Formats: sequence, structure tokens, C-alpha cells
Amino acid sequence: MEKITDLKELKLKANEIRKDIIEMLTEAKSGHSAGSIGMADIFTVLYFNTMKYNSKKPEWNERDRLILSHGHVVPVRYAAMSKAGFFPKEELKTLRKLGTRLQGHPHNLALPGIENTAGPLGQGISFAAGVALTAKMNKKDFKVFCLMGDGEINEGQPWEAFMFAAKNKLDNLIVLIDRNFIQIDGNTEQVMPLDPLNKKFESFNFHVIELNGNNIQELLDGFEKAKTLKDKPVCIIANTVPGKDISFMEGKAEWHGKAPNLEEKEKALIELNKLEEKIKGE
Ligand SMILES: Cc1ncc(C[n+]2csc(CCOP(=O)(O)OP(=O)(O)O)c2C)c(N)n1
Ligand SMILES: [Mg+2]
Repeated sequence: MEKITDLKELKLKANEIRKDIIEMLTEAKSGHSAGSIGMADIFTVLYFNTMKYNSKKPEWNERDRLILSHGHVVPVRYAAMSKAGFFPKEELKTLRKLGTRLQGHPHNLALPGIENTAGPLGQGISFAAGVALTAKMNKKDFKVFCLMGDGEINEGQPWEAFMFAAKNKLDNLIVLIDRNFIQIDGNTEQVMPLDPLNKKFESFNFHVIELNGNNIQELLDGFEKAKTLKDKPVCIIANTVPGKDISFMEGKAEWHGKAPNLEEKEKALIELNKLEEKIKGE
């Protein structure tokens, strides 16, 4: 993998990923914009700094496992994976098309590098806990990263998996909650309040790290710290802005499951291109 430490370079990558997501979703005419765009910084740091993997040998046994539990944000993963060399950028255009490897929800048998099939919320974490336990039993030292939506943990199943992970002291498991305060029906605190989320995880015997999930430096530091913590699984509560850097999308639950039309695509790309110039000038 390509390990990038330069902040500016990482910021530019995240911006490119956001542009790719906009292009892909507009072409597909459907998909989940807000969550995917909001997680661009997280995926940038994971794929270009934090995780160990080999995009030319996706099955390499020592790789870190990235398990995406809220599968609907997979466009951000595809955009990062194509940049990391798993498949050509051209293929991004096939998102959600008939017969594609880039399904609207991830299909692990379709695309090498995708660890789990997802779509039904709440399940990826159970799989991730199983992988982490197996790694411990086999004395493997890779990490298991499990990314989850905040609305996703309205489901009961994750809490069973969290108890299981704590019981088994799975300190090789790093759960990241995309705390963007939106879900399909609106604001998370109105639909099903989660706060105080940090206290919930502490009481479930997790180490808890809270950070700004749109701040590259905080993400770099947070993941490095998470890798060193012992005896308990780790939960990173990553506060993000859904639709980040696209003015008409930021913070809006209506963009949870909607794709931009052609006009909205142009507007978004103008904003992201301006931001690119700004980052270059920093
Ligand atoms: C078991 C299950 N129930 C319902 C859905 C429909 N659904 C898809 S995404 C979503 C909202 C999830 O919220 P969150 O995890 O916060 O994602 P975000 O809106 O932030 O992208 C729902 C209810 C589903 N995919 N699986
Ligand atoms: Mg959410």
C-alpha cells in the first residue's frame, strides 16, 4: 500500500474521493450520498495511512480487515479502493448497473478486497467480532476495523456483538461509529436517541475515543492510539458532517438515500474544485 503522511496530500485525496462519489451516484441515478460523502476523510486515512493491505493481493492473509457494517455507504469505499489500485477508475461508472462488481450494497464474492456482504443493518459487527476472535485464536496480529452508522445501532444485534467483543477482550477490534446524527427518517436523536453514546460504550467495557471524523490529523492520531490500546475493544466515535463540503447537502437527512441530478452534480463539483484550489494554496 501507499502510506501517505502529508496532510495536504491526504486532504486532496479526500476531495478527489468526494468528486468521484458525486460522479458515480449521478451516473447511477440512485444511491446514498450524505453518508458516503461524510466518510471520505475516514476512508482516505484508512486506505492511505492506517491499514496494511496489498491491493494486488487482496487475499493476503496478514492484511487488516475493513468490515463495512452499514453497507449503503459503499460508494466511498469503491472510490478509495480504485485510488488504492484494487481496480481501474473507469469501473466506478458501473456502480449499480446490471452485472456490475460494484453493487449498491457490497457483495464480497463480486469484488476482491470487499470483506463482507452488507445491506441489512446491524450484522457486520457480529462478523467482525468473529473475525477478531479467530485472529486471536490463530495468533495473528492484524487489526479488524468495523465501520458502523449511528442509525444502524438502533438495531439490537450490534449490542449483543459489543458484549461478545468485550467478554473476549478483543483489543484487535476497532469499531468506528459514523456519528453524523442522521438516519433514513431524520435526526438520530429524534428517531431513537443514542446519547450519551460514549457512556454507553464505556459501560459495555470498550475503550472510547471521540474525534472529529472530518479532521485528517485527528483521524491519523486516533487510529494510531486505537491500535495501541489493550484488553478491551475500541470504539471510535467519529463526529462527521453528512454531505461534508457540499453546501446544499451538509447536515441534511433528505440526502441520506438520494443521488444528485445533473444540475446538482455540477454545483457540487464547482464547490469541490474551489476547495481543491484552496487546499493546494494552504
Ligand atoms: C435491518 C435493516 N433495516 C432497515 C434498513 C433500511 N435502512 C437503510 S439505511 C438506514 C438508515 C441508517 O442510518 P445510519 O446508519 O445512520 O446511516 P446514514 O443515514 O448516516 O447514512 C435504514 C433504516 C436496512 N438497510 N436494514
Ligand atoms: Mg447516520
